[in-house]
Amino acid sequence: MSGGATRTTCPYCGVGCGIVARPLPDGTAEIAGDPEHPANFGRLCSKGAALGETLSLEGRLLHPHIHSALASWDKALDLVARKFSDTIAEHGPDSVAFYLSGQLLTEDYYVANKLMKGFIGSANIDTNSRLCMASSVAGHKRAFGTDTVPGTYEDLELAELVVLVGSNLAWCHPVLYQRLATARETRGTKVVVIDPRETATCEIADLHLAIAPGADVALFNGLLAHLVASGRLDQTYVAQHTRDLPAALSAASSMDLSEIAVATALSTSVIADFYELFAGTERVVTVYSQGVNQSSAGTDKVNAILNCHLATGRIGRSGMGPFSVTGQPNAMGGREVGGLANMLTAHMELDNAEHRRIVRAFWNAPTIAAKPGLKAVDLFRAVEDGRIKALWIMATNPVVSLPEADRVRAAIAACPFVIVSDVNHHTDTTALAHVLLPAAAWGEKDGTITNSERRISRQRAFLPSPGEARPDWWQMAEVAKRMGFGAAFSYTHPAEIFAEYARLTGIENDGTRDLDISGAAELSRGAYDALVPFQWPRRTGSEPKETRFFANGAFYTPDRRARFVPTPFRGLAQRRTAEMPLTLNTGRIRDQWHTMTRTAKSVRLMAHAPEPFVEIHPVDAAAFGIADGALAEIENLSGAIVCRAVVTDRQSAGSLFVPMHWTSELANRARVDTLVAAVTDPISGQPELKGTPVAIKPFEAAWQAYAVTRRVPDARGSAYFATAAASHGFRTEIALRDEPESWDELARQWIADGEDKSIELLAYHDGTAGQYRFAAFSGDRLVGALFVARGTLACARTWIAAQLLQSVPPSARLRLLAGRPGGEAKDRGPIVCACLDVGRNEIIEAITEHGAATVAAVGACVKAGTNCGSCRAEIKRILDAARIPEAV
Ligand SMILES: Nc1nc2c(c(=O)[nH]1)N[C@H]1C(S)=C(S)[C@@H](COP(=O)(O)OP(=O)(O)OC[C@H]3O[C@@H](n4cnc5c(=O)[nH]c(N)nc54)[C@H](O)[C@@H]3O)O[C@H]1N2
Ligand SMILES: Nc1nc2c(c(=O)[nH]1)N[C@H]1C(S)=C(S)[C@@H](COP(=O)(O)OP(=O)(O)OC[C@H]3O[C@@H](n4cnc5c(=O)[nH]c(N)nc54)[C@H](O)[C@@H]3O)O[C@H]1N2
Ligand code: SF4
Ligand SMILES: [Mo]
Repeated sequence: MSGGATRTTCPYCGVGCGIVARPLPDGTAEIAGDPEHPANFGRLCSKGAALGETLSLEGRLLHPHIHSALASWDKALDLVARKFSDTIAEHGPDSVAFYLSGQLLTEDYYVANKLMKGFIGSANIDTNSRLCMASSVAGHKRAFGTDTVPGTYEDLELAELVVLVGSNLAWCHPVLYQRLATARETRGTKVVVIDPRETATCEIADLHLAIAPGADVALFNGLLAHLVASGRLDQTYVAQHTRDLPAALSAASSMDLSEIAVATALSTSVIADFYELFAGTERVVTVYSQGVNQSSAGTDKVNAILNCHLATGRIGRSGMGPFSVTGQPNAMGGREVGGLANMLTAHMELDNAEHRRIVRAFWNAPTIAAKPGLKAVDLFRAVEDGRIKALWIMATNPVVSLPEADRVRAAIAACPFVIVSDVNHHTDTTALAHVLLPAAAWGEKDGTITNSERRISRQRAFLPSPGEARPDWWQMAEVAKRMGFGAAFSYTHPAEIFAEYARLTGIENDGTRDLDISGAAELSRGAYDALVPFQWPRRTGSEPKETRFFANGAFYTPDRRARFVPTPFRGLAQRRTAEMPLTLNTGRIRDQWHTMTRTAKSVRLMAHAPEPFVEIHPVDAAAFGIADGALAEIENLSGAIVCRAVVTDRQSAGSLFVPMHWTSELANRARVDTLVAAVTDPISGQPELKGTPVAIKPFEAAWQAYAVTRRVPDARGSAYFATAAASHGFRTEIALRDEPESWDELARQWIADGEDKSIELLAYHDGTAGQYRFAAFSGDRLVGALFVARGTLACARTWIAAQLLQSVPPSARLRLLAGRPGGEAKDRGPIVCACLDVGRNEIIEAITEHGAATVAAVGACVKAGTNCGSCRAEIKRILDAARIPEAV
């Protein structure tokens, strides 16, 4: 590539978009979509496009630490190896564990898995994929005999009907969503969304089934029965390539349409419409994600969907098939190398003696794990009760992302030896580490990832590693060497690891395993560096071969037939009660990635939703006294969180939605997983992250404050606190229960750097109205502002945040204290289009003053929605609201 540009892949979602990165002198990089990458053909979403803004070294972990003190790599690695060896010698191999991540590269994962299963001899290696893809893996294995996604992205474009089950594709797989939306515009593809909430994805839905949480099995069981009853079976396919349909059908037929309607909270007519649409359309793709997987019946949900595709033979042919979309960039790669407690490696099985023999011989390993290890939730239970005595956490933040998160935090805190490898110094999990190891971040590390359609692409370094940061595979290999396994871990470059892994996929395979990329086993270092994206079952980039699975059967069961799996319906594991009358649903928002350790660095990305929030239906809001924009407390026996209420009828009555993202770093009481129950699917071990009973009530805090500061204000001890990056600093929402003795003192402390007398503090008080406003200046520059109100606090937040470090002449200072722009200046309002940085008020102006009447016209006027398109649903809502005359 020219001009210092590097082709690489996005580190966020499982779409796996190709990126062209050009480093800039200031340490950031210019980021563009790679026009040649077959996942995105040049497109990027808001998060991918903002990657350049997340590369700063602020907050990075740059050196190893032991007990919070700087240490050399040698010392840290020696200590880790010694502690692991000693613990194993004393308590056996199952007394140690690795907890890893679908964000590791295939090479990192392969080395960790090899060390644990072949050299330590335990299978206590699990990952956050247990919270993410485990039910899909288990469902695939039950039906297909192997963990295979049969289709390709192109199928979404070739389908006549795309059914999205528990997937908010518009926000979570935005580029795939764009591909679907474009196909729909040109070909009239029908789209059905099955989700309790009306999500942004519903913008392109012909039919939205606002299903009751947890009821998907009932719906798909009914569909299977309908397909059979209406004569839509593909008799030949069923006869030649499957077995056990009668058993599945009998389980599926136990509920009639009216019972299904009750279970799903859908009308019989809407269900019938969906069944007929599915039955009558040949080219159907069913895309599913966490609304399916993260369930105590997740594996059954997957199989209920697979049953319908097997029954109609709609699998592995162009434009049809079940399609589990992966969440993390390398969730699929992790599954391939076997980085879960119940797998071996390269799609070989722990409980298969032949497979164990093959792998052990190939690794020349002293041992091989013979039984499954502990799955994530159980693994942390074993940490809690002392069975696990040494734990290595890598590229994941379990104190935030695991259910019963406070229990997890306590368990890790009590564990005798904890190592955390991360790119950031301060996370909720790094705070508990005895040894902290600095990892090379995206842009600095090299390796491969596999996306949702089984496409293997290179991630390439284009920046030097800062400080002493080193790749995750290197850290694992160094510890392995120090544990005495040097010969098997003498890698000097990820290319060697990839070649070894590729070779293993072909060993004694002969078509018995779907995953065979052994054509890439002889790649030279140069060829590895130049590797173009390729999709298995192709063995390398070059061979023209079918890219889908199972059109002609050939499943990976002993008789090569797929299995229909009976899926008797059961609902959510925990039901609502009088004390806990609402179901807590959790998930993602458009511009944040998981625990926000990277996306929260970008001002643009924070501007869409700068605070943790809860969405609640107007009926529930009225019943529980929750006002739109007020703070609400959500609680159950596990804990309580506080966030901002958004009252909206996009939310179904009876349930709440809270984003999974907020951490203790960014807010003082918003880790939603402290409430989420750790109830798991009995087969996959995946927790039910979207259906915990809770109660909600108004959060009584009379005083609301908004601060704009250069450093995060020291206000975490307040009743409520949530901070977000702003240009040149931070914007922070604070609530206090009681009036402080002196607002002036508090203001000086929060916004004027305490005792720094060179900072001039301007104040406005109206004690009777309960209004206090402060602006702090250094010379003529605004260095801080604080707005306080008793009750509701109204001020132009985005505009105020934009004034930080700007020069404000004395004549404009009163205007600033008023909290509203004057004259030509405008408050842009919350940012709606993150890609092109367009605020809500700018969109309203395009509508009301420039006559924009459609989403496209708004785009033509102010550009909003013209890049990735994830904000179009929101623009549509602003348009709809603007058309309704103001209520009188
Ligand atoms: N912006 C953004 N994108 C991401 C991520 C991110 O953090 N931010 N993370 C990535 C990762 S790792 C993952 S796993 C994916 C997840 O991608 P998605 O699965 O699309 O995301 P979620 O928001 O977790 O959940 C999807 C939907 O499931 C619905 N749901 C809840 N309960 C039920 C139910 O019982 N039945 C049905 N049918 N639906 C239900 C929720 O209302 C929600 O809208 O996103 C990936 N992409
Ligand atoms: N309630 C609820 N909980 C959920 C979910 C939900 O929908 N609802 N979703 C679940 C799902 S699907 C997922 S995937 C998980 C995600 O949850 P986590 O995996 O906990 O979230 P991340 O923020 O992605 O954590 C990644 C960590 O690795 C660090 N990191 C980034 N790059 C690197 C690297 O190259 N090397 C190393 N060593 N570290 C790195 C980051 O700074 C961060 O601390 O959350 C799960 N939890
Ligand atoms: S769609 Fe996913 S992979 Fe593509 S740019 Fe966005 S976050 Fe990255
Ligand atoms: Mo995920």
